This record gives sequence, C-alpha cells and structure tokens, in this order.
Amino acid sequence: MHFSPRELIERVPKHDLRAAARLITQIENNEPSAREVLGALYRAAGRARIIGVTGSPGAGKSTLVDQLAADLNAAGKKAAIIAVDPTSPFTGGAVLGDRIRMARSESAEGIFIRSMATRGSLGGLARATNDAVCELDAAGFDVVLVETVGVGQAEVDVVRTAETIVVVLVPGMGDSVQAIKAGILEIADVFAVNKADRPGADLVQKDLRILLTLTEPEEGSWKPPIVATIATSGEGCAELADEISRHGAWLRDSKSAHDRKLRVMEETIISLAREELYDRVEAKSRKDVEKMARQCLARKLDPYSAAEKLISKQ
Ligand SMILES: Nc1nc2c(ncn2[C@@H]2O[C@H](COP(=O)(O)OP(=O)(O)O)[C@@H](O)[C@H]2O)c(=O)[nH]1
Ligand SMILES: [Mg+2]
Repeated sequence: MHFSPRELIERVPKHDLRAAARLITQIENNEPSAREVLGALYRAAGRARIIGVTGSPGAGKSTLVDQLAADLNAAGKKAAIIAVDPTSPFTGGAVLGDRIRMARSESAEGIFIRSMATRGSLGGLARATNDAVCELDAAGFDVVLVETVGVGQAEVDVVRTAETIVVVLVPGMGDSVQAIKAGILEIADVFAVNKADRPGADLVQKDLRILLTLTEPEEGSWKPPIVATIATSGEGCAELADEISRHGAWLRDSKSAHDRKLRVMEETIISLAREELYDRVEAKSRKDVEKMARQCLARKLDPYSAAEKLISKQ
C-alpha cells in the first residue's frame, strides 16, 4: 500500500504501524519525501525512552532486548525494537537471523520489531537509525530499543544518540580488552555481563570493576553499574531494567546529561549539513568541479579557492 507524505504525517502519530513500517522503508532508501515527513513529525517526538544495546556478535543482545521488550510490554508499555546490523546490507545472513527471532517476539502483541540496513555508508546507517527512532517516538512508543553490533567507531555512532547505552559483554571472548579498544567503555551507561551461566562471568565483572576505577569519575557524573544477566532464562533482566530506569531518572536531573544531549544535537545538525552539502555538490555541481579541476591542474586556480567557490554556489 502506498502512503502519501500527508497520509504518513497523519497516520504515524496515531500509532498506525503499517504507515510506520512504510516510512522506515522510505528512510532506509533515503527518499526525499521521508525528510519532509520527518520534519513534520519531529515536534511530536521527544517522549519515548531511547535505549541502545551494543556488544559483540553473539553476546546475546537480541535475546536481552527481547526480554526487556517483553517485560515492558507486560507492564503495559509500548515497546519498539530496531535491530541494526551494518554488516548485512539488505539480503545478508544476519538479517535473516533477526527475522527468525522476530517470529518469536512478534507473537507478543504491542512489540514492533524492525531490522535495518542501508545500501549506503555507515554514516548513512546512523542517520537512518536516528530517523527511525524519531519516527517511532512520534508514533507513540514509550520505549525504543536499538540493538547494534558494537565493534568500531562507526557502529558506536549508531547508538550514540540513545539516552541510555547498555554494553553487553560475555565471558570467554576476551571482551573486556576488546571493549577498551573500541572505546565502548566510555559510552556505556550500564554494563550487562551476559551468559552469567557460563564460567568466567565473575571474572569479566571483576575486570570491569578494576577498569572502571581506573577512569576517575568527575564530580556528579554517572557511575556505570554492572549487572549479571542470563538472557535466555531472564535472570538479571529485571535488575538490568531497574538500572536503565535509574539512569533515566539521573538523566532528567543532571546538567552534564543535558550538555551531552546538546552536543549530540549539534553534531547531528553539522553532519546533516555536511551530507546535504555533499549531495548537492555531487548532484548539481559535478560539471563545475570538473572545470575547476582542470583550472587547478593548469595552475590557474588553487583548490582552496575552488572549494570556497563551490560552497558559495550551493
Ligand atoms: N548460555 C547462554 N546463552 C545465551 C545467553 N544469552 C543468549 N544466549 C545465546 O547466545 C546466542 C546468541 O544470542 P543473540 O541474542 O542472537 O546474540 P546477538 O548476536 O548479540 O544478538 C543464542 O544462541 C542465544 O540463545 C545466556 O545468557 N546464556
Ligand atoms: Mg542480534
């Protein structure tokens, strides 16, 4: 079914899930009409709790997120899940993996699950994810959970706009060392040491505690708690949800949290402008660029002035 931008603007805030799903597809495809719709929906958003869950492949993120969503659902909250896997553009295997899991979760009424991928760059994926989150927020979901593989900076960018970031570690994968490398320690608001039924889970917790004492916390800053979980049985999930809530309460009153939000928003605006500028240059000024490149090679123009010219034309 096709929805016009106007229909989407009207239906999405009424929690029309078919319209919501359609808009996410438009976002993935980077359709210009999606921007128009999102611009209109933006003001209706801002109420949902946005929770990012990241960690290595196989750490149990999907299982944990499913548990959290099911518990929220049982408590009468509307929960949505966005699963982001940058390694699997559209037809890849990981998406299939997520589909299988969806079959299980979809039976729980009220949980909206969507896996996302884009053909474009990882930066594009971060933007698309943010847009989808904003849309689901406007659609009246109480909580949006974003699951993403956290192995590098680009993937970290995908969850950075989440208010609360849960980093999932597991025993036996040398995860704590890996975490420092990826800069994941810095972005974690809550640590889940999952697969606590496996040997070594207490060791991961111990390592983590030592690492956390090494980074001297600033006055009034948040100290990330560590929760042991067994996602498959649900053990520890209530504690995890409690810590996520506690972080949410802290965010509401904290000045540094407000500052962080402001900084993330500033970066969002700049990166959108950068993308837009790039698109315009690509789409409209390719010929000019070629002309100027020739002039530069002939030393009749320098690249700095050429770049200035290009920008002033947009
Ligand atoms: N033993 C054990 N297995 C788990 C636990 N959590 C998840 N798993 C299993 O680990 C595998 C990967 O889980 P999944 O949620 O898909 O991981 P993801 O790649 O991080 O999303 C699945 O087979 C899960 O059943 C746990 O707490 N204990
Ligand atoms: Mg997963």
